[in-house]
Amino acid sequence: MKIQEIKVFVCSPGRNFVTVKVITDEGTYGLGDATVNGREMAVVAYLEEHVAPCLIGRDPQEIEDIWQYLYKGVYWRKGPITMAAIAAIDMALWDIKGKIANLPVYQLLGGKSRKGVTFYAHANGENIDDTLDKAQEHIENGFKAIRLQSAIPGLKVTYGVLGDKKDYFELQGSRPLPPEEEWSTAKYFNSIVELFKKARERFGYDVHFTHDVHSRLTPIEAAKLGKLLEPYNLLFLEDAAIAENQDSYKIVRHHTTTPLAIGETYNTIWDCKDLIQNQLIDYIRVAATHAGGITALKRITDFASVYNVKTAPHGAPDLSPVCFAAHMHLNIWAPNFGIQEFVGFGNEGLNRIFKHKFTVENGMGMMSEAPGLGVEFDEAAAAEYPYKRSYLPVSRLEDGTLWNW
Ligand code: GCO
Ligand code: MG
Repeated sequence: MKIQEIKVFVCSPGRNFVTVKVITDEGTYGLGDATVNGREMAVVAYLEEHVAPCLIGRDPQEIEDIWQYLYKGVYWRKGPITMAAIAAIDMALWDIKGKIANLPVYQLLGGKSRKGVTFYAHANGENIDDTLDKAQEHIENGFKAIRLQSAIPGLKVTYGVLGDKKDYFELQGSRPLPPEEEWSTAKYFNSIVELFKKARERFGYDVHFTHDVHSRLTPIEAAKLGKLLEPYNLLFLEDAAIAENQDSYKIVRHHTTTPLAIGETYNTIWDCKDLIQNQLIDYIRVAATHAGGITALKRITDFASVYNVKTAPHGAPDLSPVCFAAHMHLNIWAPNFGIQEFVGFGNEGLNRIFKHKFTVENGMGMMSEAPGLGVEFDEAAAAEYPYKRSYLPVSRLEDGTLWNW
C-alpha cells in the first residue's frame, strides 16, 4: 500500500479548520486536523510544500517511521506549525490503519479501559448568577463536571465570557485583526473566589468544578489563587500561570493543594517533561492536533502515568471534530485518563462538513464501533464555507502593557 495523494482543505463554518486527507493507492483514506488558530495558512503551506511531496509513495502503515521522519528527520524540530502538520498526517495514518483492520482506533491502542469518556461542560456568564444558572442547566442535563467562567466586574470585556456567548462556538468571522482586551489581576481577584463560594453554596460538593485562568497570573499570584480556592475543592485550576520556565510551577505547587492543569498550547513532550516528572501538575492538557498526533499523545500519556498525572485533553471549539475523535479514542483507552473538555458538537455548518457517531449520555461521551477515527468529511459542504482570516484577542494591562495569553 502506498500514499498516493495528500489534500489539504481549509473551511470556516464559524471558525477556520485545516483538514488533511491522506489517500492511498488502494482507495482508503484517512483524515487529520492541522488547525492552528490565527496561523492556519502557515500550516497549509508547510503541509503542501514541505510534507506532502516527501510522503507520496511511502507505506501509510508505517506510522512510527513517518512520525520520526517528519520530526527527527527534519533539521527544524518542534513548534506549533511543524507539530500540527505532523499531527494531521499521524491522525490520518491511524485512521487508515483502523479502516484497513476494520477496527476503531481505540482497539489498536489497547482497547477500552472504561465504558464512556467523562466530559466537563462550560458555564460562562455575564455575572456569577448567570454563570451558575448555566451550570445548573448542565447539571440538569447530566454533566458531573463544569468549568465556571464569569465576567470580571470593572473590565469592559472578559475573554471567553462576553461577545458571542449565545453561540459558544465562538464565531470568529468578525475578527479579521486581533481585538485588544484589558486585563486586571486586582479586579479578577475581587470576584473569582466569590464565584466558587456561591457555586458550592448552590450545588454542594457532589459536582466537579474547574476554572481556566488563561495564563493571566504570575506564579506567586497563581499560588495565592490556588490557596484561596482550596475550600471549594476544584477538580483543577487550568493555566494558572505560563510555564515556559517549567521550574516556575514549583512556586505554585508548593503553596497550594488545588490540583493544577496545563498544556493546551504545548507542542511536544519537552514542553511538559519537567512539570510531569517533578509532579508539579495533576492534569496534562495536550491536544492531538498541537502536540504531534495520536503517536505523540500516546507517549506523553504513558510518561504521565508514571508520575500520577492524568490526561485532560483540550476540547475548545478551535479543534476540529477530527481532533475530538482522536481524543475520544485516546481517552477511552488511556489508563490514566482524567476528563475531556466538551463544548458541544458545534453549529450546523460544522455538522454538515464533519459527520461522526459520537453521542453524549449523562455527561459522558460514548464511542461507536466505526472503523478508524469514525469521522467523515464532506468536501463539497466544506467548499461552501471558505477561509476567513481571524484572530484571538490580544490582552493588555490597564496601562497598556501587553499581557500573557
Ligand atoms: C480552553 C481554552 C480555550 C482557548 C481557545 C483559543 O481551555 O478551552 O483555553 O478557551 O482560549 O482554545 O481558541
Ligand atoms: Mg484553556
